[in-house]
Amino acid sequence: MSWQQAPVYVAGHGGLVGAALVRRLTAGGATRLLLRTRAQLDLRRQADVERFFVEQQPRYVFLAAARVGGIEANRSQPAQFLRDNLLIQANVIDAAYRHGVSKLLFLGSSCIYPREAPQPMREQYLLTGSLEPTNEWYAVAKIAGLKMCQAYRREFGFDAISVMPTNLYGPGDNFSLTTSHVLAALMRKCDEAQRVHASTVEVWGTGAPRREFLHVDDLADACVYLMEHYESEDPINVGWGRDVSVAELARLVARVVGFQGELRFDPSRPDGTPRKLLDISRLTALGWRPRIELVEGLASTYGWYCAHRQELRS
Ligand code: GFB
Repeated sequence: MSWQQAPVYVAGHGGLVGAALVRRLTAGGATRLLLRTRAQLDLRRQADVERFFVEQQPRYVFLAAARVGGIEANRSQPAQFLRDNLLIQANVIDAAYRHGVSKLLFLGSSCIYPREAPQPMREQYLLTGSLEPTNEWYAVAKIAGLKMCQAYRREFGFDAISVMPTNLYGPGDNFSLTTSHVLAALMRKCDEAQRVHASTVEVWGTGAPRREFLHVDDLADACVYLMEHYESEDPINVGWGRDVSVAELARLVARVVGFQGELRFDPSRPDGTPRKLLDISRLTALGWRPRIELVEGLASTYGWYCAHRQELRS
C-alpha cells in the first residue's frame, strides 16, 4: 500500500513543520491523514499515545511534534525543552514500533552538531565536540531522539529515519517577540516599526552570527522524498545550502517589509552559535534540492504574516 492510501500520522500538525507536511501530503494525494491537536492528544502522556496507536493503527508517522523556540526560549525554559521533547519522542517512537508502523520519520535540528563544528556541517560531525550552551537542552533531547531511531533500527529492525533540518521559516511560524526564531521576530519588529513610523528596530546580538534559512515547504517536500527514498540509521541533513549573517538577514527583512529606519544591534544579547550551515551533499546525491529562494520565501511569508497579523498572539 502506498502512503497515499495508508493511514499517515502527522504528529505536531499545528506547528510550522507539521502544517507544511499536511499541505504537502494533501497535495500529493494523501487520503487518510491522522491529525490530533495537543488538546486531543498530549504526546507527553504515554498511556494516551498508546491508546491512539491501538485505535488508529497508523502506517506511516512523521514526528514533527516538539517544543521548539528561538535562542531566548531555549535559554529560559531548559527543563521544558528537555522534558517535553524526550517524552514526546520516546512515547511516539516506541508506540510506532510496537504497533507495526511501516516507517517513521523523526525531525531533529542542526543544533545537534558541535558549536565549533567545521562548516558546512556534515552528518559525521555528530558528537565530535561540545554543544552550543544556549540550546544544549534541546540539542541533547534531539540527539536522544535520533539515537533512539538508530537503536530501534539496529535491535528491532524498525524503519525509522532521522532528518536534521536547518533553521526554518514560512507561513504559520511563531511570531512571538520572546519565543520565536530570528527571522519571524525581525519580520514582526520591522512590520510594527514601519506601521508606527518608528525610527529603529532592535536586533539581538552583534549581527555577526551566520544562519542558513530553509523555507518550510521545501523541508516538507524533502521529508516526503526521504520517506520514499531514504532508509538508513544515519541522520540526513536538509538545508538550503547557503547562509547569511544576522545583519544581512535583518537588512533583507527590512527591505521586504519596507522598513527604512535604523537597525540597532544589542550586543548584550547572546549571539549563540557563530555559524550554522549544513552540508547537504548526502541529500542532493539522492536527487533532492531546495527550490525556494530566500527573498521569494521572505516575501510570501510576509504576505502570510500580514494576512494573519490580527489573530497572532503576542
Ligand atoms: O533564531 P534564533 O533565536 O536561534 O537566533 P539560533 C539566531 C540569531 O539571531 C542569534 C539573533 O544570534 C540571535 O541573537 N537575533 C537577532 C534574534 N535578533 C533576534 C530576535 O529578535 N529574536 C531572536 N530569536 N533572535 C536556535 C535554537 O538557535 O535554532 C534552537 O535555539 C533550534 O534550539 C533553532 O536549534 C533551529 O539559530 O541561535
